[in-house]
Amino acid sequence: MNIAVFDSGIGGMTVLHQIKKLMPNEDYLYYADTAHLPYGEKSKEQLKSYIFEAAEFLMARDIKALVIACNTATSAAIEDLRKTYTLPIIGIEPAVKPAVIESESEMKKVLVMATRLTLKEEKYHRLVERIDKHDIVDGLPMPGLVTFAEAFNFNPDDVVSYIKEQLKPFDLAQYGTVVLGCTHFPIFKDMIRQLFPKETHVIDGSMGTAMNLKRILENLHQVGGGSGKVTYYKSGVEVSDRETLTHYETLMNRLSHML
Ligand code: DGN
Repeated sequence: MNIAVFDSGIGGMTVLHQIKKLMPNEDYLYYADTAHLPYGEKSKEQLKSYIFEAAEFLMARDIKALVIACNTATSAAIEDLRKTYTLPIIGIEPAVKPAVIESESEMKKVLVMATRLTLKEEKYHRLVERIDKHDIVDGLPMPGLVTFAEAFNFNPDDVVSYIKEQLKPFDLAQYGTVVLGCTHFPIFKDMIRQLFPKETHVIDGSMGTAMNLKRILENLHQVGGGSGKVTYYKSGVEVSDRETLTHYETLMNRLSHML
């Protein structure tokens, strides 16, 4: 049986990478809903219908767990998905809690980078309200990073100047922790990190999601049985063209050197 990993595009590969590291003896189905990208700029209702379409497709394919490797999709649909399907569904959320604990003790602030929809959603506001007692959390949408990633443009000249522009209104020395609250953003972790003071932590929730998944499958005695194979899909169609597969494999390889 497979573990399905879902995102609007290639961002979820940052999560797939961590999961594969923890659970190498599994087979994976990676589903990128590229026909409906970017998720961050759509309405919650629109997203739900895309996400359910993808979930239906994956549920018909011998899977033992579904990982929503997308913060935006998690905030828009995870509760409804769990009400609809009985198998384990694991999501990802901006890692606000560890960031606040760490930054509070250092008298610093937290900057959460995510999609516009994630930052707008009630789920995120509830999370921040519960944890951020001293009003130290700021949010920043970075839609351009999703565009660069999906175009496989990792050229620092383009990406860094975009990030710098977005960070202009912020006093970077104030931030003890930057939370990468969109799974596309860790692809650019080094470029983001170099713009902040050396002591600023840059974190994301991918390892937490991978550990959650492992714990759940262990409790169900459903670990193992695969060989690390990944089958890729784009909006319901298996990816078989050499060029796209090479892009995906190159990215997975690049992530294994940097995350
Ligand atoms: N990778 C997704 C996330 O974690 O929110 C969303 C990217 C997008 O489609 N805008």
